[in-house]
Amino acid sequence: MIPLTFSAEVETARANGTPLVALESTIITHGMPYPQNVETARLVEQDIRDGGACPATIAVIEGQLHIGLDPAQLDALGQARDVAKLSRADMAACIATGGTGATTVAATMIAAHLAGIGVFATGGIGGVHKGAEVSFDISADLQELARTPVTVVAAGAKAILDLPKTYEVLETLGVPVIAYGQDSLPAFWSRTSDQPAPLRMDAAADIARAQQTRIAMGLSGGQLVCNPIPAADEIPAADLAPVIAQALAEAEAQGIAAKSVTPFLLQRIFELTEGRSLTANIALVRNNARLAASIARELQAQDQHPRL
Ligand code: PSU
Ligand code: MN
Repeated sequence: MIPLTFSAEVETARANGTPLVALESTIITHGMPYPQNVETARLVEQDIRDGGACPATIAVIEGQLHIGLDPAQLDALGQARDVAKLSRADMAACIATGGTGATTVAATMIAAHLAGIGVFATGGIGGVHKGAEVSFDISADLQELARTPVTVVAAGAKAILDLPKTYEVLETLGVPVIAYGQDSLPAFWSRTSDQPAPLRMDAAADIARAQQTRIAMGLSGGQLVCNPIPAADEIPAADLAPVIAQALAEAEAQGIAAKSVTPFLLQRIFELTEGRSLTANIALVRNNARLAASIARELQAQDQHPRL
């Protein structure tokens, strides 16, 4: 038996047939400082409610896989120290040993699928790190997109990564990469990049229909929807390039490796941009939550009136 624990809000949504949107918790514990992390998590949840869906923030707390956190749990997680960062490899071990951990994109996809949730909003997925030809540091998020049937709404892969290699791997793995409303892929803090998007869609209904079609065809895996940050909130790529280069050089000099790389880089970029990267990160996650709510509504409407 899979030990899923639904929050009261999620339980009610399931009973009423309200569409659900999954949210990850690593962005709370490892992606943003307190208290902005908890404030952002609350705003994102409210954006989903305002969009006619129910938020389900996912985390492992004392061996229980929670689908939806109540406000006290969210606040406690946001302040907790030494919380594990869980992916496919260690999620079951954490549950089995009664541990507490935040779910990354990969782990959140697994939990969402177990809970019957088809769409999930985050900031940016993990991917192929710069220098991966030596370090082999490639996020488990990419494999998960190839295996688990959940549509993930992100602002692209995080710009600290090697974006061309990340999208090459996604192509190899057969993951649909869909830019929302534009022809180029967004680059997290920046709206555009010089990478053309493999697919473009302009409507949530099309994104939902494409996921349903994959499932009907027996194709495993989900979809990555790359939603550009709102224009008012973006940081031009040229402004960020030297900051990213400096953060990467410091990570290298300090021997930061494995799971610590992404949190270290995000924290240093936050400091080096004097908070501007965090403001942009908050804006893009909220924007992704709004699109995910529309996709959740479409998935549910299409379930009720199947075309396939
Ligand atoms: N999006 C953000 N901030 C984050 C993350 C996503 O805006 O901190 C997290 C996600 O949980 C993602 C993880 O799965 O970063 C990637 O970590 P890694 O590169 O170690 O796989
Ligand atoms: Mn990694």
